[in-house]
Amino acid sequence: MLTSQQTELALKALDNFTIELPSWGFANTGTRFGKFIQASAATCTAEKIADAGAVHRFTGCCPSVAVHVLWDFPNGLSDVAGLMKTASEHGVRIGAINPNVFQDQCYKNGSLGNPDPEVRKQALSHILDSVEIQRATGSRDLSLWFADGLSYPGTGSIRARKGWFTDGLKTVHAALSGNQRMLVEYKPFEPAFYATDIADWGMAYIYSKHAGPRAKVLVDTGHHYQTQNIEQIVAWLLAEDMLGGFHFNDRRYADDDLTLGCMDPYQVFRIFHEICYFTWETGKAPDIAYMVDQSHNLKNKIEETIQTSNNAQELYLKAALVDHAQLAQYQKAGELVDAEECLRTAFFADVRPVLREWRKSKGLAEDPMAAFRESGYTRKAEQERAARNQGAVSSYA
Ligand code: PSV
Ligand code: MN
Repeated sequence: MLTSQQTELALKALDNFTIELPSWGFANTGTRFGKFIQASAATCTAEKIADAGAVHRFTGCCPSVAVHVLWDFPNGLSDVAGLMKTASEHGVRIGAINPNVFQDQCYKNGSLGNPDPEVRKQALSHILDSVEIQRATGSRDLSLWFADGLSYPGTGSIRARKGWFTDGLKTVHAALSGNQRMLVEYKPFEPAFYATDIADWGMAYIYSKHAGPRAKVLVDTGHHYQTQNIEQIVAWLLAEDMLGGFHFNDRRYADDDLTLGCMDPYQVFRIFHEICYFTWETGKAPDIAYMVDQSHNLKNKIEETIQTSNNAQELYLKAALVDHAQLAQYQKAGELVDAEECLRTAFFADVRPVLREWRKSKGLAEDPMAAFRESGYTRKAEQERAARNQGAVSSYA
């Protein structure tokens, strides 16, 4: 049972914790080996936004949708007004803008790191167009992920590519204004298997520092080597005021894009703990964009998203409930067992009652998953979208 002081703290923590959903999490996407079609999946951007809106209606904590420029704005700026209207009709807003410089044929040898100056120019121009979209949607964050890298030793100049990236990212930074930020995401491998141009947080940090103060690092929880200590990276980035956001997902082997917390909830808790501990210690709430980036290929997409936001809220709450003053004391005194148990006590606390209380106070159903299932949303979506999704199977086969 939580004390009344803990309950108050928990309710406040939940009020300040929102999670952005990815538009691409609602369409039929798959692995490299197969795509398992769901009849209820979104078949266009408006439906993706409608599905994100449904998640927000039931959870009350997912008010924005990240979009991918090529997939959601095929006509660029002229799509903006329509999508913003759709978003507001579904009770959400457009969130981070993700340029796409990895899909076109010209990007085989990279985008900003391509040895061909014409391709670098094309990539830069797409990113700058994305900044215009960001401006038009009023989105704060431009979220940058690059598939660039080398797959075979000796096939490119690692230092030259670093230089091209530095210049490109500086130019992107110069185009930003107002409250706009750029988030630089890293990933150790895939699709490049020898030397990825932004392979780890150190590289993302250095590029961001060269680019300018609006550039921050984005931590995708799946983008690390086995056993890497992600919360330590988070603590360092916080200390350097360089943590811009997260892409949430879980992994067991590589970038598996599984449901957040399904494999290692303790790690997610430890990441949140570093953030809550930092906030307690400094009295400053860091400006972090919490976003989901998962592949929903097996579970019902909306249900998996509700499950994800619920996992995130529970784990965040546990971290918020750590007795920071007590922990600091144990750490100072070198009381190792007590310090560790202080963390574990918070991790094992049952926060579900207070989460239900928060939902009730917001006029939400106490169990969003049950409420979503009862709403008949999936059945209706199946009826409306099945034929269009069937088309997706035959064109894939
Ligand atoms: C790449 O693996 C990534 O994590 C990037 O964030 C992309 O934007 C996203 O997945 C979707 O492809
Ligand atoms: Mn990502």
